[in-house]
Amino acid sequence: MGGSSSSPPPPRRNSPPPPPPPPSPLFSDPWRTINWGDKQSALQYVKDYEPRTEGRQLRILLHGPVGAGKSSFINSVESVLRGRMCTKALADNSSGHSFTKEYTTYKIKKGEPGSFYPFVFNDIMGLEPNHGVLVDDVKLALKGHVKDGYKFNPVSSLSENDAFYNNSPNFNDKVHVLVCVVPADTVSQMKDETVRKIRDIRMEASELKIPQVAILTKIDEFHPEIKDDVKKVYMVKDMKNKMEQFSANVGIPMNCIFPVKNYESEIDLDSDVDSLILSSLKSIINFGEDSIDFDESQSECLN
Ligand SMILES: Nc1nc2c(ncn2[C@@H]2O[C@H](COP(=O)(O)OP(=O)(O)OP(=O)(O)O)[C@@H](O)[C@H]2O)c(=O)[nH]1
Ligand SMILES: [Mg+2]
Repeated sequence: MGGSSSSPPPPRRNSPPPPPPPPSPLFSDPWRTINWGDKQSALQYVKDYEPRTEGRQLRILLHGPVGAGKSSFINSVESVLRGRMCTKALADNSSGHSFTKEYTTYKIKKGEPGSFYPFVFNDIMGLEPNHGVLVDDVKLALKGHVKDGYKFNPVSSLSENDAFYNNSPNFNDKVHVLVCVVPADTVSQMKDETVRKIRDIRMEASELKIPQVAILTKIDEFHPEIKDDVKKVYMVKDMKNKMEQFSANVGIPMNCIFPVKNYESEIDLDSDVDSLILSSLKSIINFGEDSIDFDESQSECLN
């Protein structure tokens, strides 16, 4: 039958054992839970959110390296909340220097004309080692001293006699949550100077009792498993390592760090991408509410 020519050769007596299979890049179970099938309840939570005190507005300030995805995150949040792609905060990655130059407040429309969500986002110029937004300007923004439209000057910070300096910021002008935006794939290569600036801004925010959150963006570019399926984000071992490394570098605790995929080239929304964005937004809102409570308890003590 000619069978002997096709049978495998007998094993050589001293051949080494086959190498063990490579370890899986994934945990067997996700280490953080996201209700992937139910973005609706997270969306409803955000839609129902009202600050406990009437007339208060939550101000969320984004900062981070140039090209990190700050403007894209604002667009992504607005897209999720409005149910269609929005690109109000112009995003770009071609110049090498920060594309965003001005201090801009973004409100998000809600339902009826003239109605807005009770939280706003402030977009600023990116941080760079020897250029970009000055740490002192970010500190002024935290306290509410920077007026909308201020064009950041990378060589000198806003002075008290400038028309864009707000001498008497009110509760709503001050920042309630500071969000540090960093691309997941650049965490290990962040320049020491940029890390130092992020830590410096964070220290000021801590002194002002402003809670801090970090968003790790571009998770799709960080790992092929996540690019294929964003639902694997909390299963990819390297992603957790990256978050831990970032936490150690800048001092933000793990439970305040959120991996996010921003909308960048898509024309339609994706419910899993939405779920991750909403998960981070929900925490930002909750931390912000605590910050408003703290402000109020302070002012009660002073009166
Ligand atoms: N693949 C991918 N690309 C992203 C993501 N977020 C942002 N981008 C892209 O990254 C580039 C920079 O994004 P921006 O939102 O302009 O970044 P920025 O932090 O506002 O940058 P500056 O204003 O220049 O400081 C753009 O080309 C975005 O489309 C993401 O999650 N995934
Ligand atoms: Mg920008």
